[in-house]
Formats: sequence, structure tokens, C-alpha cells
Amino acid sequence: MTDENEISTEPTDEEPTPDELDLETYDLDGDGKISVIEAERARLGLVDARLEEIAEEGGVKGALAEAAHKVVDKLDNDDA
Ligand SMILES: [Ca+2]
Repeated sequence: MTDENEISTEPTDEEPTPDELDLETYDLDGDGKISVIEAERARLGLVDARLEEIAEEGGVKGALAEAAHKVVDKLDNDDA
């Protein structure tokens, strides 16, 4: 039995950073790089749903994704 939702206060090498979240969010084909096309999709707001998916997974990464999702929403809404 595992505690997937357990929040550890101990530092780990697996703690997601905003950069890693960006990569997971934008790297649609999983090659470890954000290509021009992937960056363009991000710019077009196509990652919004992806961010929501990650946010639903919860944890530290989910919290980061939720925050990023709010930023994306704000950018979309402010787009002039
Ligand atoms: Ca890629």
C-alpha cells in the first residue's frame, strides 16, 4: 500500500521545478526538448487543458500546474 498523496518535507531529487513542469507541459512528443512548434502551441494556449490534467494529478507538480493554468487563463483573457 502506498501513500501517493503523502507530502514529504524531506528534500528529494525528484521535486519538480517550474522548468521541469514547463518541459512536461510543453514537450508534447516527449523528446525532452521544447521545439518551436511545441512552444508555438503553448503560445496559442493549447497547453491549457494539459495544465489542468497535471493539476488534477495533485502534489507539488499539480500545485505548480494549477498556478500556471491561472497564468495562462489570465494571458488568454488579457489578450488584446
Ligand atoms: Ca518535444
